[in-house]
Order: sequence, then structure tokens, then C-alpha cells
Amino acid sequence: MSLKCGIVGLPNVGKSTLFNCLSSAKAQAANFPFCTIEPNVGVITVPDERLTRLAELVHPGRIVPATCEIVDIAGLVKGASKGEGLGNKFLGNIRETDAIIHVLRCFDDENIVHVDGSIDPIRDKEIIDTELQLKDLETIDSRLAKEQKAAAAGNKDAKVMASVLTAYKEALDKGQNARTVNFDTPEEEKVARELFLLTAKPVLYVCNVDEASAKTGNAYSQRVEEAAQTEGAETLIIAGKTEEDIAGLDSYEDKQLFLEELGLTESGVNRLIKKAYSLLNLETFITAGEMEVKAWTYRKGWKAPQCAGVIHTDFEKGFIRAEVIKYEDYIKYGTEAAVREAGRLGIEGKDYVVQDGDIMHFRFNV
Ligand SMILES: Nc1nc2c(ncn2[C@@H]2O[C@H](COP(=O)(O)OP(=O)(O)O)[C@@H](O)[C@H]2O)c(=O)[nH]1
Ligand SMILES: [Mg+2]
Repeated sequence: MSLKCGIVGLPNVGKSTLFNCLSSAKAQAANFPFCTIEPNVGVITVPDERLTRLAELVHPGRIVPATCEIVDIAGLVKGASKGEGLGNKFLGNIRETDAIIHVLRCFDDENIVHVDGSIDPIRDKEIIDTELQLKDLETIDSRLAKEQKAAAAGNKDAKVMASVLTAYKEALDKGQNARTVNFDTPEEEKVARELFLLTAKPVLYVCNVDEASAKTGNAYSQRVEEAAQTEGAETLIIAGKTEEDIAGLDSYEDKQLFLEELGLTESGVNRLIKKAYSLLNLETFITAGEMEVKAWTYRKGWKAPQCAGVIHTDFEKGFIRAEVIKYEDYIKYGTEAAVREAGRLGIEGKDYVVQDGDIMHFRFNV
């Protein structure tokens, strides 16, 4: 289960700058590679200090972190839903992502042209939102009449679908994003998910600020935060240009020093990936053995057999039990044997809800 995030925003707001930060983050730790699949698609590893610390104890052949695919989606402008700019192709790119990273320009710079002539992140956000909403309305309108007709003829599934489509349409007609709509029943939620609406995807607003505002943000980013709050969305402040400079530094120490000067403890890239994980309710369990220490991604709330299935479907089908070590215990006692001796190795059944950072060993038969 690899996470896929798309970076969207108007031209010249700093999307590619952010993408470049991500792509040079590879230098941050030698074992954490980034590779570019296409010029605008990259895979970054999810930063997780726990893997490094466990590896110091286990000395595995390799460390395998979780990965996240990032797509720099350019070409979204006013009228994109009608095919303006690079239009539909890019809306298609967005449809394939799990989460949207919406970059908003929150910096002044006369040398960098703004397509609409002034700096106004709220207006910018609405331009992009509107294009995505129009596309969603198109998706809805192409189905609504048909589903309503089938519902009237007594088809139960069509009835659920028609009510979901209608609820979405009402919100979108008011200029609201689909993600603001809540459904009452699991059936509706399921159908809603299957529509893959663009504005139903979780979003993270990234305020791209000037260097001086890297820590606390500025008046622009404050407005974005207020707007995001009203729709229950998250924001992140990143000084894109500065982070790009930092990413270009050679040593880890130099990078930390630069970050500290800005009043930050962690790079924007790290904060971004972590936010994306929590946005999507994703957590990490770990397997630790001689061959590898590896991070696995699962959705918060999943039980042991489901998590076993992330590794292999046979693990889920033949699940017997899970042996669970808490990360802190592994660090404290140093080896699996010592943890066992201390009576801290948990033997868990099929109802165990896996917790972030759990070191799992699944027992199964096939
Ligand atoms: N002053 C300043 N310039 C920035 C910042 N972020 C990006 N830029 C510059 O703005 C221009 C457009 O950035 P780019 O990332 O290519 O925008 P994109 O069109 O959204 O991909 C480039 O010249 C960047 O160097 C920033 O935080 N501050
Ligand atoms: Mg670009």
C-alpha cells in the first residue's frame, strides 16, 4: 500500500520548488532514496527515526522504509474543467491520487509574476477549488438522471446512489467541496467513496511563505489557516525557496544548523510527509529481522490479520496469532529475547488492533 499525493496549485506558486525539495531530500540520509519515475513523478521514503534506531540493535541486511509517490501536477488554471491550460489530462492525474497537496502562494516577490496580478491565497484557493468542483459536478450530472430513474423503478442500489449524488450536488452547487458532506449510513459512505470525486479527497493546504515567516507564518498564511479551519482541513507552513536551498546543502549537520537558524527542528519535507500520513489515517507497523527492518503502512484501526495481509494474503488467510513488541520495549531491552524474558512480548489474537510503531511477528499456517 503505497501512498500517492498530488501537488496542485496555480502557476508560479511554488509547486515545482516543493517537488524539488522532496527530490533532493534523498541526500538527507543515504539509505532513504528518492527516484524520479517521470520528470514530474517521484517516490520519496517516509522519514521514520524508529527504523534507524531499531537497525542499530538488529543489524539487518537492509532498512526498508515506507514510500510515498509524489506527482507535480502542473497546468491547472482557471477554466481547466473546460479544457483550458492542460485541462483534462491533469484533472485525470488528480483522480489517481490518495491526497491532494494544495500549494498556495503566501510570499511577495515582484520578480515572480502572479497569473492573476496580485497575491491573494484565498482567491487562488477558490479558483482551483472551483475547477475541481465543476469537474465533480460533471461526474455527478452524468449519472444522476439515470440513477434517479432506476430508483423510481424500485432499484435499491440506485436509490442509495441517487441520494448520495443529490447530497453532493447540493454542496457543490453552493461552492462547497465534496469532502464537507457527511453521510448517515455505511452504505452511503461506501458508494460515495467509489465515485472518486476530486474534491472529496483529503487535502493539505501548504502555505508557501518567505524565509522570515518560516516558523510562524504571515498574514497571508493566517487567512489560509482560517479558511481551512472552516472546512476541517489541515495546513502546513513551508518556506519553499529556503527549503530548496537547505535541501541543496551537503551535510546533514549543515541542514540542521540552517533549520535551527529559522527556528525549525524538522525540514518541511519531513513535516509534509508526516502530515500526509495522519491526514489519511495511516500508521506504520514494523517487522524486524536479520534480513531487514521494514516499515509497513496500514490504516489506523486495522486488526492483526488485516495488517498481516499487508505483507502477504497468505498471512491473513492462515493467521494464527501475532507476537507484538512495543517499540519502546525493544529499545529498552535491546533484543527480542530480552523482551520475551522480561515478559513484555505480547501474544495477540485476531481482534488485536495494531498500534503505530508495533513490531509485529505473525504466526500463520497455509
Ligand atoms: N521569493 C520566493 N520565491 C519563490 C518561493 N517559492 C518559489 N519561488 C519562485 O517562484 C518561481 C515559480 O516557482 P515554481 O516552483 O516553479 O512554481 P510552480 O509554477 O507552481 O511550479 C520560481 O522562480 C521559484 O524560485 C518562495 O517561497 N519565495
Ligand atoms: Mg511547476
